[in-house]
Amino acid sequence: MDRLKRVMAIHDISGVGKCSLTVVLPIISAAGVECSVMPTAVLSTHTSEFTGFTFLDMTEEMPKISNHWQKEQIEFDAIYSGYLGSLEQIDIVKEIFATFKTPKSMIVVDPVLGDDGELYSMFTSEHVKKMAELCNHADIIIPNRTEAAFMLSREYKPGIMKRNEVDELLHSLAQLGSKNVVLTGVQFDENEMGAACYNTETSEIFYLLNENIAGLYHGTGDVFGSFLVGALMRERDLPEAVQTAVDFTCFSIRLSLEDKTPRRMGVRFESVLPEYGLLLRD
Ligand code: PXL
Repeated sequence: MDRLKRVMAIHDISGVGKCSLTVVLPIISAAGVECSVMPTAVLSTHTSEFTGFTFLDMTEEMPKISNHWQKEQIEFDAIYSGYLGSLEQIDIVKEIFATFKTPKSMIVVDPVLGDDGELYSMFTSEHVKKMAELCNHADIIIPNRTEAAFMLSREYKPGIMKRNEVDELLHSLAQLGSKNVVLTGVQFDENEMGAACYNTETSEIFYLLNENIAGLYHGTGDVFGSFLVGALMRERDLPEAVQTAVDFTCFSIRLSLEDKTPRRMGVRFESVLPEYGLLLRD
């Protein structure tokens, strides 16, 4: 039997609120893929709609963890970065990419910066600038529309878009230097919502949509990114992996609405994991 594919997940761990490593780990595992974790910070909760959260910065620990893994010759098929808790961490993550990248591995950067037109509370414009630079080192970036607007120094415009606006945004995001761009929060009418992906090598653009469930749902960027990375590691091509991630994120949101989960507690991704695992079965 071949060994499982292995992903290095570089995200924070927020104890309550279902985002970052508390969703990345179970979802990637459900895909049948090993998930190794490099925690960037330890928080009591995520930083949206909670006040008084605790925050332990792991910046100093990260190079030590990386050095140990290097010494142990641990190999990764993908590196998936998300919430980075300090500016210095962005430089450390660049070094981690350079150290562990192989010709076959895939680097996925979720430039976690904000949502709904606002930066998350811990971030500054310097963070935006450096995160945009990190995108230059990725094979795939997965910004939402808020992150796209901040990284391109544009005004954030929510709501329905025209196809040519989406295409222009994808082309502009590709200028940050990654080979593929996956933009989330894409909507052409009131009924549908999803993502668009652009491959700079083939120039192909795909729009992958599902039902639009109005509102803002915390942690959905990490749920989406994890479903995507899991599907990519199980050899799905980019458009198919994006459609899978859109569908399972949408199912998770629908279930949260049905059980009336308070939105700061995150979405009910647990209930869709068995079906996700079955879909990705060989
Ligand atoms: O889901 C993105 C995210 C990750 N990590 C922390 C956050 C957020 C969004 O609010 O606060 C700590």
